[in-house]
Amino acid sequence: MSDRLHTLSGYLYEYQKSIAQPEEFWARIADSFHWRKRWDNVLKWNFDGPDVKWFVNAKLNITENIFERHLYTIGDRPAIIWEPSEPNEPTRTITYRELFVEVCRFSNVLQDKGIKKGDRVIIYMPMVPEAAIAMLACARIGAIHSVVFAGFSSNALADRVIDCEAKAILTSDGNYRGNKKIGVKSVVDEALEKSSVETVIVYQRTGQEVTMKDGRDFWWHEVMAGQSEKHVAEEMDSEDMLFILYTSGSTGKPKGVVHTTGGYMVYTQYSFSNVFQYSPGDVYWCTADIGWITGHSYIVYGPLLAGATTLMFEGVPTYPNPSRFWEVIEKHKVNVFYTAPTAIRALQAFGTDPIQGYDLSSLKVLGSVGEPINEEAWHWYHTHIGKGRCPIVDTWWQTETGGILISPLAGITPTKPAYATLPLPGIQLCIVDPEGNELKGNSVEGNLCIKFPWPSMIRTTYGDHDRCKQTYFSTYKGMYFTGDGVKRDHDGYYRILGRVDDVINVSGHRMGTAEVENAINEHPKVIESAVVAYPHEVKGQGIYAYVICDMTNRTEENLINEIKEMVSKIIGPIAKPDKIQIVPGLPKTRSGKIMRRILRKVAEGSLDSMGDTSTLLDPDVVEKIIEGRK
Ligand code: 6R9
Repeated sequence: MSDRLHTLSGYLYEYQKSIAQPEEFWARIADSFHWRKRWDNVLKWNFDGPDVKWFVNAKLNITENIFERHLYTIGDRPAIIWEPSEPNEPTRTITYRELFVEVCRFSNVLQDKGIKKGDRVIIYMPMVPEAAIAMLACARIGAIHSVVFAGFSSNALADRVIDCEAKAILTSDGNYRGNKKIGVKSVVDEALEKSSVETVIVYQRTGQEVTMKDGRDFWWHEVMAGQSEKHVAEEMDSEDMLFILYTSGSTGKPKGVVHTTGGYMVYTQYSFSNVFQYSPGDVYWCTADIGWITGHSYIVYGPLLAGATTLMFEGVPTYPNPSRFWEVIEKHKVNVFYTAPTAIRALQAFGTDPIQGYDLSSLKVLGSVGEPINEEAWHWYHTHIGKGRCPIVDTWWQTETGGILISPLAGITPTKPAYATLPLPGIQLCIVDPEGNELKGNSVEGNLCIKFPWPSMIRTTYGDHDRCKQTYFSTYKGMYFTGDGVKRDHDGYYRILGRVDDVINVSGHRMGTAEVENAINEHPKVIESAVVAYPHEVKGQGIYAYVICDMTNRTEENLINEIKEMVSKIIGPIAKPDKIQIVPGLPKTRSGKIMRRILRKVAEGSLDSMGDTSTLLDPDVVEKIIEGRK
């Protein structure tokens, strides 16, 4: 790719240019894409609305930039290599040409079912290539996809279906988790009890029994049979919505982060090529699920736009044993491996024996994403997986940012353990104190903001623009607020310190404390609850819930189990509290605010640094909470 940087001085030069003349900079990057009509202006923006438009009035289709743009040169190159959960099951390799055919056929299926440009389609599928085909077919016909992680509960799915008024759901019969078959379609059936979804298309993965509703539910293989392999892509405006992805914030209800077409396309390819220094022919493997933004930007869109070979893995790191990742790397000669600190820590716990005997010499670049990587995990990854020769790119970004904003460029930026290092070209970071004053210079610590738009940034929260404004653009005037704390060290390197709001990061999955509290409060015996994070060896953060309950006719043990089940059912197993403590009261200020600071201290066991508790309504309650600590 012509837009790839090769040296540190090249990066520094481009960075300066991208700040001095952002429009010229991005116009040059965007030039290598296929636009049916070029833009009138590169950028129009204000952060008060917020109202951000990139490549104004340009027309394109993102899938034309994956397929038609590349087909004559790389049609026979593998686009997707799929590795199943079960090591004995055959892998699938799908070339760009073959993927194009499948996407065209499925685009025709969707249009046959009456799905049109602008309609919302939920994708609730396991990690199979058809999930990517489903996303790309939506993009090709101009439908807006919203992928929901297949581990989410029927309630969580129903909330999303209702919020975006989905017209169709694309799903599967079941999913493999280890050696178990998990129902997927059955969850959809439950979620759809009260909805107006007209069409459900079911991909057969496990062959398990499912119920199909006449006139609404169709088998993927049946509707695909006999479909034409030709499809003309819908013309999209640069600012037409590409997808909605729900994510947790500090309030109860997940919000639908909206990404649009042109800017997202340009930025995901650019960041992918540069951060990972991808060379044609390399096998690239990102272990995320497509239900997360990492799967969207760096399994599907970024790599496929760049003409890369992207490996999709259906399984988990520890099935059938903790050598599974290393076996897959050896088998497919993976060159770039991108995973999460939680997976690294989980595997680190098994020691180095599971790595012995696997040939990891194909690896060139290692990546990390989702949460701060602790130094110990960084060194383990670097020494035992990268054998000391592979640079680690610690990539910081968010659902809302659409793509990686702070990261080393592999092999170019000198790394430092636990540091995301430097911003990508075009990214204007700003550290502010709680009053919103910019902290200039090095050796400073504060809240991380961004003061200038970048192409793949959030445009709105679906159906509620004011929420987008309130959440991201109101805390500090004229800036996008990330919700993360950060330090800039004496070298100007950035280290992310974690969330400063009420968002918990469990194994790289975001959860709002309010969201978990709402689920706990659904239990009829619960009077009030407060949820905080505490340090967890493998997950990074664990969930600690303090709950006030009506204990009549109940034992503590069965109540705790019931509450855990409740949360699992309402949100999904990943939100299940690790610890639940039944308490007689919660520490509150005189104005009724829960003092989470104190609850956090108790949860992490820092009992001697409780700070000032004199403003509490009832200081004694803290003693009782400490006594009953889990
Ligand atoms: C891509 C993704 C976003 C939050 C983000 C931050 C944390 C992500 C990180 C990191 C430290 C990194 N985070 N990458 N913290 N170092 N390299 O994870 O998106 O699910 O929206 O989470 O994750 O706290 O604000 P998302």
